[in-house]
Amino acid sequence: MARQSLQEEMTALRERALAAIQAAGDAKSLEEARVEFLGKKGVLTQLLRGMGELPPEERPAVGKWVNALRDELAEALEARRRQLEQAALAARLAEEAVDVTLPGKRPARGSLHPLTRVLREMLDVFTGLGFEVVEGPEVETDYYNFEALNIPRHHPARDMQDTFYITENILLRTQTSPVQIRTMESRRPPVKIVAPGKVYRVDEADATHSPMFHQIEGLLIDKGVTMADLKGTLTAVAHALFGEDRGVRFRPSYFPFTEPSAEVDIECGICRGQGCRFCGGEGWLEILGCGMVHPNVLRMVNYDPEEVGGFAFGMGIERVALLKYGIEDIRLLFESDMRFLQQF
Ligand code: 2NL
Repeated sequence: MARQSLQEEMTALRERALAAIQAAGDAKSLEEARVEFLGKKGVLTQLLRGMGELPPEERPAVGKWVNALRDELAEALEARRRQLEQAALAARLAEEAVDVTLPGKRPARGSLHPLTRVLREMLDVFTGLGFEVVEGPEVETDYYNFEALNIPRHHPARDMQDTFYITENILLRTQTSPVQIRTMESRRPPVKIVAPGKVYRVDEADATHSPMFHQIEGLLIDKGVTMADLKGTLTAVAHALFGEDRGVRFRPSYFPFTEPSAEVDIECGICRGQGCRFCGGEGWLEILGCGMVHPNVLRMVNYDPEEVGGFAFGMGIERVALLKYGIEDIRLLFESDMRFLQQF
């Protein structure tokens, strides 16, 4: 009877052990099962220890059975370990799988900045009229930025308040005119150039001002250049940029470096000259300043004003961009807001 119950106990133990091994869902619970049944203080070890209480004739059979069970459980543990490992690997592979048949994500296509577009369009117009594009330094001397342009010592433009001075004599250019002075110094007439680039003025940023902005200045020097050449050229430029149907007018103005001087307006594209919110009720929008190059400026570069003369002009690129595209705040051009830039 005792043997019968030992048999049953051993069978139940075997089933319990195999079930625990099968039930282990990860390496940790599998190890717990191993310790419980095969560990130094495990169930099987204890069974072997308790053999002393068995009748001697039963010990070899029970010992043999325990050893067989130990081998069987070790094998089951190893099999389960491999199973778990493979399941983990399969799960990882499934998770990391790349579906190479999925359509790719198209990178967003970039577009040119509105300032770049306007600048290129303007340069196309000027080169189409035979002007050569020249560039020069943004850090300039007082001489090239002011003195050579006939801007007198106490002119407000030379004020510390308006110009970014680096030292007493070195500054950030406030126009691109110094490029034209340098070009005239290094060449003999005829000179027919445009100078685009960044310029700097001490200004609080607001809807119409920025301490850095872009300008294109132009210069034509030759024998016998007249105000009629200026008017014809700049009218053609205004029409090319804003449309042939837009009215263009010249108003007398003043610049130290030109005489006579004028400002050029284009008919408001919204109200066609009637006056509206966009043009501030004027019917006209100012687009550039110009004039016949002052004899003093010609003398500064050793040109003889009795022999040659010409016209010059300057226009803000931001201003043209705002007018062409109906942008209401210059700061939009510098903020890199994709919602704004993607419209171009
Ligand atoms: C404006 C006015 C102007 C010039 C720039 C110039 C350059 C030389 C000689 C004479 Cl080297 N003039 N430049 C002339 C008239 C106007 O710009 O309102 N710019 C935004």
